[in-house]
Amino acid sequence: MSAREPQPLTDPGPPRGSRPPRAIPRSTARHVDLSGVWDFRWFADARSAPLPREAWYSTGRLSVPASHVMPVHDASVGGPHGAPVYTNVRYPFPVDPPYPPDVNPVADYRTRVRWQGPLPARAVLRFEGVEGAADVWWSGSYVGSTRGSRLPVEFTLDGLVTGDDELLVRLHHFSAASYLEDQDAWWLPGIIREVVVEERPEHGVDAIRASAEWSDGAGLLRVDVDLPRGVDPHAVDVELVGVAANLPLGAEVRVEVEPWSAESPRLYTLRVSTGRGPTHETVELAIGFRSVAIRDGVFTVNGVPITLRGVNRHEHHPVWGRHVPADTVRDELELMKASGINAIRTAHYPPHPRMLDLADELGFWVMDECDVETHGFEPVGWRANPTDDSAFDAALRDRMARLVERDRHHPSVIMWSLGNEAGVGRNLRAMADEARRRDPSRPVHYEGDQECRDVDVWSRMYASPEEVAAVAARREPALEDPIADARRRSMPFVLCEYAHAMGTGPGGLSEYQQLFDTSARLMGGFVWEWLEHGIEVERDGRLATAYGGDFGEPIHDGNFVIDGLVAADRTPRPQLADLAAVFAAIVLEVTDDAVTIRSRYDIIDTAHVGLQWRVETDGGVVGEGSVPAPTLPPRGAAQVPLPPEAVEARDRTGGVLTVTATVVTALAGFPVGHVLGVGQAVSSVRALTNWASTRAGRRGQPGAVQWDDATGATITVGDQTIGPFALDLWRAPTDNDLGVGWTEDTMPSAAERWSRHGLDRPLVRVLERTSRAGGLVVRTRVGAAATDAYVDCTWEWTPVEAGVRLDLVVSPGGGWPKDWSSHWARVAIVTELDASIDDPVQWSGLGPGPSYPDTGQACRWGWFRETVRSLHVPTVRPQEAGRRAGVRWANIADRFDIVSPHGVGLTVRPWSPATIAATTHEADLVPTGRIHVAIDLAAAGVGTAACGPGVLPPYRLPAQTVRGSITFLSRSDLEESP
Ligand code: IPT
Repeated sequence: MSAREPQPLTDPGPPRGSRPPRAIPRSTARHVDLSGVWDFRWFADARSAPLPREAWYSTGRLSVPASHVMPVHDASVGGPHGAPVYTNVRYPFPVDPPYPPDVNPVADYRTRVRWQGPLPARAVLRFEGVEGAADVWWSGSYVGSTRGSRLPVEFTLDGLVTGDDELLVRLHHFSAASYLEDQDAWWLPGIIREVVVEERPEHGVDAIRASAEWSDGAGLLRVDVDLPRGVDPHAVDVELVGVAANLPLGAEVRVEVEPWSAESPRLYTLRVSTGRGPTHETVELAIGFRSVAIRDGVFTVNGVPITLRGVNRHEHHPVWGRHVPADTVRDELELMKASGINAIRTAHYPPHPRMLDLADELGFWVMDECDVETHGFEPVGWRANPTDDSAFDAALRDRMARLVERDRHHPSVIMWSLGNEAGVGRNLRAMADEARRRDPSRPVHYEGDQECRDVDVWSRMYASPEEVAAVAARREPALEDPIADARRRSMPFVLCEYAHAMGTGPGGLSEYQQLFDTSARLMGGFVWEWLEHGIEVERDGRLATAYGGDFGEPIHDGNFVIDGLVAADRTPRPQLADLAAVFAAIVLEVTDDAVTIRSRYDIIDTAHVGLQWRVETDGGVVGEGSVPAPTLPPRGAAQVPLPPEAVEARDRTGGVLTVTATVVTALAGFPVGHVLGVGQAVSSVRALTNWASTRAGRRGQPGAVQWDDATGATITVGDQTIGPFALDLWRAPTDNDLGVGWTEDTMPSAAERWSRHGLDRPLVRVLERTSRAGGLVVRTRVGAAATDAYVDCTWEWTPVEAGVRLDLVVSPGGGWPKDWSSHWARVAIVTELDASIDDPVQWSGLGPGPSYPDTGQACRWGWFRETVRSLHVPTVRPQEAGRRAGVRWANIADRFDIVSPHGVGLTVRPWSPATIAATTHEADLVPTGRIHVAIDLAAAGVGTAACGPGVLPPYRLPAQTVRGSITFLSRSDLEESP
């Protein structure tokens, strides 16, 4: 029975009046989904609000489910109802547990519930998720309170349903439970998931627990049910549809089934029935048979080691807040699947249950995480951390119990996670015990437990590839306690977070994958993170994407919440394509006459995979066909010769040879034709280079070089004047450039180092100019105010047929530090011209997407055409982005061509780096009539210093001498060429 009084806000839980947790099966029981428009009102301060049942004058309306603080979706129903608040680690209220602040907004939600047909004697009211802490009244009677924002709560309505009832919910923004929900995300209160009233039939199935293991080539099924008093268990019919009927309750039986895996997600319907008719109930669960075990320090499923190519997924929607519509969830999981992602960590709380239904159906390995994070205690030295305070013990155990009971039947769930960033404390052990007691079949994860006393796998976040390599070799630094150390050393290792995908980046994905591919101890990991948490706002009549601080929050963490592989509206960022290339199920290495094919599947063979070859020139595809593909066993590899026609077509045309692995016979979750891997012959690069050099040799008038005082030279090729050019060692700092890398935390950020050395404010002095054989040599020194570090440049301009060649040498001099702290962003020559953002840019080299030295794994060699607009890579906070690499030839806006046999980087944007760096939101970048062109001879990688290691050593660009040559050709001349 529920208590009479609402639960005090100082009580973190368990929720008062709630029923024991259970899994929710599909059921024939009658129910009403209360999603829709509810009456709504909001008060900034609960102390001045009327009592929940009083004075509903001037009623507002609001959609349920949704976060009521969202700015756009409720525009038609009035507002504001508070605002989103973004903090990463810090609490937006005093760290004074268990107290919420006195100024604590409340929202009242009210709806009428009309029950059709005979009234249910027994019923439950279920909230799938209420962010905040709510008190609930049913037709005037208090039925209970909620705690645990992303967990379901059920209340008993026995004898209370009259057919026309009022449901009233008073939702408090903050309570003691808020101390447990300090995830790095917006604070987004609201009734965020469905509210359902469900009849509990007199002879129904009140709860069901199914365990479906896989052993020795068969399934092991055990079904348990809770039945209302008076229902005879012998009258209950248990059936595994299509496989076996009349199964017993409470006993394990062997069933002839196929196993479930993320690669082959075979589901069965378990049907349990107490009979037909309105007082009886039939329930169904989708189940899959698989067993998780750690064997000799290796994480296995059905006896086979698995590798996680995963992402962290938050629940966020740019309009609805914490409510993500069902279609969006399906779309995003399909996009993950298509991107080679095979694992999801439900960071940092249980997802909507339908996400797990989809994970079962589409095939993902899921780390299911409890709704627990107390990170805001870290800044206060973890004093009074709830995970070590007995006042929070019951609340934490209750959260774990609710997670396990809700999700235990999902085959996709292969691990329970206690939560994230909650320090250490005895309540975490109690949570682990709670999980194991209820479900001994799954390992327990918690990254905060570095001594691994309460967990089954060792987990780290953002460890560098170097550290991970040591772990792979079981040569990690020892723990002080030898027993704990031995235990941890025998565990599999997972990176619960790595490769922070914020802004331009992450750099260095391949280095991690290389380690995962070659070590049995490494389980793989989860990239941080799938999704940006942008919020849609209207600014000056335009839609814009908001981040922390945009709602006037007194403390906030800016755009640190914009760090995803896809935008908040699920538009892929270029990093998703790179991730897909790095995660490819089929790895292809093409040499001059053969292709090596390697399978990353852990479970299935490659019978569904076909290989195709294609040869392309600048004129398009000149030959294609298939390559006979062997069927590889899981993790198998083989080398096959390239068909003679492919080699012949390549050699005859000098074109680029590409081999592609695609799905040729249906595979769950993938359409026929879906690309599983791409490889290109190294000779392809030679092909592009030869082609570009030939182009450079075209006949025509030599170009003329004119003197330009500021920077060296302006050139005229044909009738086109280009330049002047300036040297640029800087770029508009990326989020990673602004971060302090974990591997070089003795140094300021790259952006800070650049600005100390004045890279963002170059001043030029001409040292010398000499005319030479129709050409020109200009020597300049580029320095900056307040520093004695400089670079000397030699610009040697030589007229060639059809244009002008620039040979550039850039050498550092003066006060550059000797270590890599003197790193440059790039060595580029930059210019701008009058051109529109709809002008074309064509190039041969790597494309079609962007690349930096440590990104761009999705790029292939070829010929590409975009416009300045389509080259642009939007980032919520403007920054360096959109560089194309390996460019052998390019045509810029139909004005001029460049040719560089060694390949240059090319960035064409409508704004200068300075403008980009000074702009805080993408929507504020307005198109201009100018384009800014940067051609770089060298560029630094981007790394992941926003959170994690900085730029890895091979991708750094310390001050050094850099040389290169670029030929500028007149467009008109090339057009005459055959
Ligand atoms: C880590 C958090 O677990 C995650 O929620 C997110 O904040 C991420 O960082 C950064 O975006 S915690 C941090 C101390 C590495």
